[in-house]
Amino acid sequence: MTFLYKANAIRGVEWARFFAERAPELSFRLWPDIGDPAEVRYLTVWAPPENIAATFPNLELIFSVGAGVDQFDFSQIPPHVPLIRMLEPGIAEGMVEYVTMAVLALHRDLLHFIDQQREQTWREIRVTPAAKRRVGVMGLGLLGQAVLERFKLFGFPLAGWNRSPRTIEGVRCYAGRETLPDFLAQTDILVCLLPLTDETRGILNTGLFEALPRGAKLVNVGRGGHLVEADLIAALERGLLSAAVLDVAKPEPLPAGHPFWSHPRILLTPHIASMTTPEAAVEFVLDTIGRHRRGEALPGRVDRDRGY
Ligand code: NDP
Ligand code: OXD
Repeated sequence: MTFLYKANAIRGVEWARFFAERAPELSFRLWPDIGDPAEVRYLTVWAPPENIAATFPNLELIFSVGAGVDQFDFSQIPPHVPLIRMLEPGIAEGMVEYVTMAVLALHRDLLHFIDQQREQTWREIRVTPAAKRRVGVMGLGLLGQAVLERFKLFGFPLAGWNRSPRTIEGVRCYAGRETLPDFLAQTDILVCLLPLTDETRGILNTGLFEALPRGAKLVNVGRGGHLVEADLIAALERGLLSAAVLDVAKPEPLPAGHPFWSHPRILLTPHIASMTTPEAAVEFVLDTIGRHRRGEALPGRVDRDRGY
């Protein structure tokens, strides 16, 4: 019985070590050394291989090595094989750290101070109190809620926007597309933590930027596909937005020469907001395999109709 891993190879070596310790009965293989494909029961991937169903006829579970699953073509996965997204707790911890860093950097004008230091300019920028900087999070799932929980410490007025209604103490919650303009009108720093689906693709576009208060700031930690890139550049030029922190791009890696690399109002990081930790991930997948064998419900099981 084989567990096949197809993702970052360096971290894969760590997965192999934890598997050897905790599940020696499973044969752990690192892509492309797949062995006998008929033996593969469990597959963990970032970029899915082609022809999954035909290549691995005895597959029982597929895991995404990350929290998102938009890289999958659901029609290529047999309906009886559950697709599980990664729920190891380090993902939320990393995301909370990253979004805290990004929002505080925008709140305290860090991009301007980086420019000023390069120019050897010593100039104050008036500080806006946190109580006057409204932070809004799109997507009130596991990660959006974890981020908002931490933000309560800073005193920002908080809001969240979601598909279905949510009640979160200390957070003004909006639900549904029709409430989006109201949510945006009261958001000075917007954080996108949505999954990428047909409904959310391209949601960060000119219309949305125009609905924000002039000079608002953006943090995109969802997916590159949420953002219409040309609209962001135009919004920064028009002053609709004053700065953006982007952890995700389309495609990844961002091609050489892309305008985001050198834009003075964009801080870009290479999809590192959260990084799945091998030890905790192995614990999560082994727990899920145990649940699957016992016929129990599977945390992180993707609803293919919803797309996340
Ligand atoms: P969850 O599935 O827990 O939450 C997703 C939330 O988004 C849900 O609350 C859902 O609403 C809401 N949502 C979905 N579709 C819509 C819509 N059309 N309109 C409004 N709200 C919507 O996901 P996570 O919080 O765990 O992760 C979110 C995303 O973050 C991932 O899909 C991934 O793309 C990204 N991510 C990025 C990382 C990085 O390193 N940059 C790391 C990890 C994740 P409802 O409550 O109705 O279901
Ligand atoms: C992701 C992840 O889904 O890194 O982006 O977990």
